[in-house]
Amino acid sequence: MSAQNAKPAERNIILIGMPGAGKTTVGRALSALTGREFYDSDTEIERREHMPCAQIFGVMGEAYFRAVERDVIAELTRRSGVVLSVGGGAPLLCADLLRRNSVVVYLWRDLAAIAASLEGESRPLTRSLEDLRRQYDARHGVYEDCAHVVAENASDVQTVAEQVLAAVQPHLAARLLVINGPNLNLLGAREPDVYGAATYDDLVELIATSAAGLGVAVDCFQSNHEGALIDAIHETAGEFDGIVINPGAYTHYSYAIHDALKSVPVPAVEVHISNVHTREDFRHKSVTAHACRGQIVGLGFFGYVAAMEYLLNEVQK
Ligand code: CA2
Repeated sequence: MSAQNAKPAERNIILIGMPGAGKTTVGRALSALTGREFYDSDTEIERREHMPCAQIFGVMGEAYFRAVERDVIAELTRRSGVVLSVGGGAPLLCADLLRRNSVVVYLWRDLAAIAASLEGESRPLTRSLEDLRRQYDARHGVYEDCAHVVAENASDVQTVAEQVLAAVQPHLAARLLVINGPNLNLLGAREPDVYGAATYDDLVELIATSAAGLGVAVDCFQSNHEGALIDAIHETAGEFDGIVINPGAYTHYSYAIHDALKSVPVPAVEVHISNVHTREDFRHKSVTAHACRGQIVGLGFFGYVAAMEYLLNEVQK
């Protein structure tokens, strides 16, 4: 898929947490609340292996179970706009897959409540309260690192599902990354006749205000280094729905930035504050615009706002 024709997928909501935290129950309620399809990775594993998870563990061993689990989660996370609950061990195994195009919710529950809910059930690896505590101590940090949101399961299912939905809502919004290249941190300091008197901080403020008005989440990144700009572009995959980029003078010769923009399935718009076409010849050529949906030049800071509005429209199509 090229950067030009990528269509951002609607993010999944994934519930992680300890066995017995209520992921499946809350996941079902969340599915009913949102109209999203619901999947449970353990159920999918059992369907695929024709055996209960506890038996797969017992007969085939943990390594086998984890391999199947990773496979199943890889397949499930390729979907978009679904609610998914995954086994307690999944974040240790494949946090990368879970965070791909998804908002990850760590459903936290008091250990005594977990122990009570697991009583009588035969789940692998959680035989006593002591086992549970050991497992909790080993996993809590991993869950926190993997999650975008932590929600407590301390109420009735409907209330918890509503709380989870409220917590994930801001993360479901479109996310844009505004990237500014070399020397743009100097805005306002020199050449006000070309770039205006406003500073880079003014630009960031304008972007934040416009983003709030558009209901879109925006991060700003500026660097004077080509490699750092390339890393930022790479890291947009799965994390952002669109890129607004002013590559500065790299515009005119950086095939590396062109290639980076091409390498990610995220649409980009190139912005220039000045009208590069009325300036020196070397500024007339952009090698990076080929990897973008379009180019906005000469509209001052408004170009960034226009680019954001365009990308937001694309995301919501
Ligand atoms: O017009 C634009 O936005 C540019 O991307 C700005 C780049 C320039 O190399 C491009 O050709 C067009 C450079 C920004 C330099 O900004 C300064 C601002 C104040 C003082 C010195 C440089």
